Amino acid sequence: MMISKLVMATNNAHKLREAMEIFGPLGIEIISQREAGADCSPEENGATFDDNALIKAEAVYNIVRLPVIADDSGLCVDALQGRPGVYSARYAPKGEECVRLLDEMKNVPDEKRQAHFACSIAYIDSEMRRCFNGCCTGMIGYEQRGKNGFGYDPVFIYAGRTLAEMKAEEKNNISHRAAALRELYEFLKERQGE
Ligand code: ITT
Repeated sequence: MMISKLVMATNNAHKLREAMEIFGPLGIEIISQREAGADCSPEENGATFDDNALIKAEAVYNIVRLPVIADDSGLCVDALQGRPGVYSARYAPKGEECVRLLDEMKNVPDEKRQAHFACSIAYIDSEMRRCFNGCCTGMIGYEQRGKNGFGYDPVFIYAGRTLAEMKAEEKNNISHRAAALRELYEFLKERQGE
């Protein structure tokens, strides 16, 4: 039978909402780690998105023993040699990440402003543990635009608009998180058919 419920190992309400919006219509309910009774935030000391996603998923799985997903994600900027990358959440105080990034990028010309969002979704159940990856490529703008989304969305331009100018549904069509969650969904669907 297809899995119908997943616990999401995250303390980020925006990630939780996006995962619900993406998986809800596919018939998979996402419940938060808090709702599942797992109050933890393990140290994310891995070197890669996959490592950190697995650290978070494992910590919650060990408490709830139900199928768990965790998201580790971040913004990788070409002109900054991939920074902030796995340090995206710690790059600046919450709410100031865009300001700091725009400042670091102030002398970078148009043609060198490429960046991508990367996402690793770790999945753990009693039989397996595995990561699924997604990516979204765009450019860093020169100012913040839009009020939707979170984190670096107001400065990340995809096809002419920032992710913060998009409706949730539009972002969820093209985002790194959506791509990784779709990979997981395809995997679960195939496994169920075996
Ligand atoms: P959890 O670890 O509890 O899931 P977190 O916010 O600390 O929450 P990460 O360690 O994975 O998550 O850090 C990811 C950071 O990367 C996040 O805080 C944002 O600053 C940025 N980020 C990731 N996905 C993003 C998105 O879709 N839009 C904007 N910024 C994003």
